[in-house]
Amino acid sequence: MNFFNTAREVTATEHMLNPAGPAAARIAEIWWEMLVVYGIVYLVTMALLVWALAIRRREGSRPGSRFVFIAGFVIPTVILVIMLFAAILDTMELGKGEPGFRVKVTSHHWWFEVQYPDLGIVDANEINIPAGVLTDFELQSHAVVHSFWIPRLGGKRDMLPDHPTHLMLMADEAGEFRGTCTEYCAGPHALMAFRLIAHDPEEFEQWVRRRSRIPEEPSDPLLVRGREVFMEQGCMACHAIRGLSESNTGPDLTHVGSRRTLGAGTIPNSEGSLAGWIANPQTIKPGSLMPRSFLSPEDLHALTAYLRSLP
Ligand code: HEC
Ligand SMILES: [Cu+2]
Repeated sequence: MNFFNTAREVTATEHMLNPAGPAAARIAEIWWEMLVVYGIVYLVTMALLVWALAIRRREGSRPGSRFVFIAGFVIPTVILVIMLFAAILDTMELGKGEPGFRVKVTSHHWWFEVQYPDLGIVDANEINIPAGVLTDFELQSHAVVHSFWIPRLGGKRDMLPDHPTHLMLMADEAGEFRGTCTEYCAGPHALMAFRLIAHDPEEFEQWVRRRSRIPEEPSDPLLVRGREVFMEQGCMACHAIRGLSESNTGPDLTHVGSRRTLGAGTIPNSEGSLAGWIANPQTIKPGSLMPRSFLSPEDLHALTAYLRSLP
């Protein structure tokens, strides 16, 4: 089990040498192979250096040019070529297989839009997949180049504007994994994370059922007021809530109530942090593209309650 709440909190388990899927396992293997082979090369080279220094003063015992040619050119070339081809073959292997599930991820300034084309579900900063199923991630960027990386599942692929790229990943077992933008994209790049949740089959079905629901119109007066504030304060100009508003300038908020984090993994999602985010996102994520709002405490409370009621 790994415990991490936000982009700032990275635990020691969330790294590429702790693989949780076949692609990551292969990459970790290549890493260890390279460490061993190049470690040996380093030790042998250092030993030769010491030897060379030791014999310098003893004329007549110098190695011939044949030794220098073989040890200094032929052997390194052979080792490098073998390692290069091993890595190329492995990389080609990573993209293979028939995907059983599809997710489309589009990066924006500085958050991730997540679409499930076969399910008609839209979400943000949180990707849900069935465990044990090879998943095809279709990656794209809305503006500048970002890069998509889930260290424990492997991969890492650029997200380019107008040119979809693909990455095939699988999680061996149910669990939560940290993902992040790994190409500097200005401003709050370091606060642009997401999480991937892999579910067991039944749990995944439940998740699909819950996320397929259109939020009901509230009847509780507090929530009714909150919904009004959402429309009056211009939130709807940037955010979609299914059945109420449409815009993908900011993250889709249809399921914000059950999201684990806010601000693309920057803060945990709780009542207090949601209210704080709405009041002034700039203190939490400086440079983010959401303006601060000026709401009365009553309206802020109603709006927060309404957003937290979303499924
Ligand atoms: C000018 C467009 C704009 C307006 C207006 C706006 N937002 Fe945002 N909002 C954004 C952007 C962009 C983000 C993503 C910020 C980031 O993570 O960098 C965001 C993020 C959020 C998030 C975090 C979502 C997540 O899962 O990370 C919430 C909640 C939110 N906005 C609520 C609101 C509410 C409530 C209002 C109205 C008071 C509002 N927003 C007004 C653009 C806007
Ligand atoms: Cu980035």
